[in-house]
Amino acid sequence: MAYRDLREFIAKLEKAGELQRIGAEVDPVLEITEITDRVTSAGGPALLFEHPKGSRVPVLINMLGSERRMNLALEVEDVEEVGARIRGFLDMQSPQGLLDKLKMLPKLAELGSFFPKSVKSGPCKEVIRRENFSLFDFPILQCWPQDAGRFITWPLVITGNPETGKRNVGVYRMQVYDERTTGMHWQTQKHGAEHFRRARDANPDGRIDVAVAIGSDPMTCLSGILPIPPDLDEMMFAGFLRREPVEMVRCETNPLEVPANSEIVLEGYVDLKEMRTEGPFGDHTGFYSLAGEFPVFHVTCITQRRDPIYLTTIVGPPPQEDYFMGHAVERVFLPVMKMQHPEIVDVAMPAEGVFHNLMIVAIRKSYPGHARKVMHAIWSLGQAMFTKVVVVVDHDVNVQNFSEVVWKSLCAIDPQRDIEFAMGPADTLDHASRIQDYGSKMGIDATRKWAAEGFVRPWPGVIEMPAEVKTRVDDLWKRALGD
Ligand SMILES: Cc1cc2nc3c(=O)[nH]c(=O)nc-3n(C[C@H](O)[C@H](O)[C@H](O)COP(=O)(O)O)c2cc1C
Ligand SMILES: [Mn+2]
Repeated sequence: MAYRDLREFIAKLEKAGELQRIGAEVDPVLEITEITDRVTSAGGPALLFEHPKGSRVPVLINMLGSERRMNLALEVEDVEEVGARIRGFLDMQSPQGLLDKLKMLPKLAELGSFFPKSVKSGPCKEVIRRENFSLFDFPILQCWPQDAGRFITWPLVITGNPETGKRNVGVYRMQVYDERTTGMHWQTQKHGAEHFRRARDANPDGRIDVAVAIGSDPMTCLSGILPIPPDLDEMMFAGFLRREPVEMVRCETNPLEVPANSEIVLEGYVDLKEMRTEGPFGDHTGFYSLAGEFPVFHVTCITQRRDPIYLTTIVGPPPQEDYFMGHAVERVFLPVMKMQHPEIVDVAMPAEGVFHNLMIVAIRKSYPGHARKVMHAIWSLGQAMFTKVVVVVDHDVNVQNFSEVVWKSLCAIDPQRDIEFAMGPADTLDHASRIQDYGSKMGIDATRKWAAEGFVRPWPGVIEMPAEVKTRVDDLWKRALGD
């Protein structure tokens, strides 16, 4: 059974010993970050701050900041089970015989049962405030000292494609400017930004409706960060992950729908002409992302539960909670990557690479130049386009073992020959790229080089003792110790 809402998951965490309540008054300005940072680094639990300074609303943080909590949220023993479920659906495509076609039917029906469901009302409508509301009623964090202010860090930002009407949900941070206004930090390559541009092309003087849901069942919350193709509804994916449709309810002041189980909903619009300075913000690179010009969100109405819980997260020097989220996403989507590029054996993104800086890919190399083909494939694959450094290794390198990767990759390269540079889109957060959003990437071909690639010297094998010698010595050893 899927978690009904955020509070049902909190109850589960508490039962599993994965939640710490904090009764003392703690300031959402810097103090909550400092405590959370310490707890996350120590592999500690989710935290419920019951008395944040200046607000009556409790703060939940570090909800998914460990593998165990991620598995509890996914309701699996191991995240690979979710990947296997996805593979099951992908394997259905173009079935061969009649029998295979018939086998597909239940799965298709199952898929259909994950579509979001419109409902008339829900807990997020317990209180509706069209006037006299203020964002400062909520314990919104200022995370780091040089942040430009308080930021909502885990909002599900919902927009509709102005041309197709299709929904998008993305997690884009929102800097609070005043009681009713925030920034809207959808980076230029993200789907919310594309909706904004299309609306502006149609009517530069207009507005685009936006709804923001904060705090829902854990899969719905996670779905906002999924790097899925445009026009594929994140709420459908949430339904797939939780194995139950997400119930959606219509906003009061615009036609968008929001998860009915949300703790807090901000309804409003973005004016297509208005831009404002956003940031700096202590980001998940571990550095401050610079101030930039972004659209502005105007809140027209707040709907919420009677006793809402404010869900948030912090980013900063890795690893933080977002590492666990991103890692789960990587494992869930690996089968999709493998389906498009079957030579891929495994991938890894070490926490220190902050996702977009480093991806290590193991491939079964089959033809000359194969490693380079894979680099370019990665750069063409959705948000993997941002990957600044791609290291391609042979299938017998364990990419999850970073010391093995460093050892074998560095031994395998002649840098001038094996490094390739390419230009392309850069992550907005990359402060080293020559201009914002555009820069270079590096691919490292750390596979064994072949004669067919012009490498005519012999390639040595890795040093290994034969198994029979090992057994013999195991025996000798035992006897030596026994004497
Ligand atoms: C905690 C957290 C904060 C994020 N903040 C932003 C942000 O401010 N702007 C942004 O474009 N992406 C941000 N992201 C990444 C997006 O949520 C992610 O790229 C998502 O796929 C975007 O949705 P879209 O593909 O529908 O555009 C954040 C992710 C996390 C986990
Ligand atoms: Mn999307």
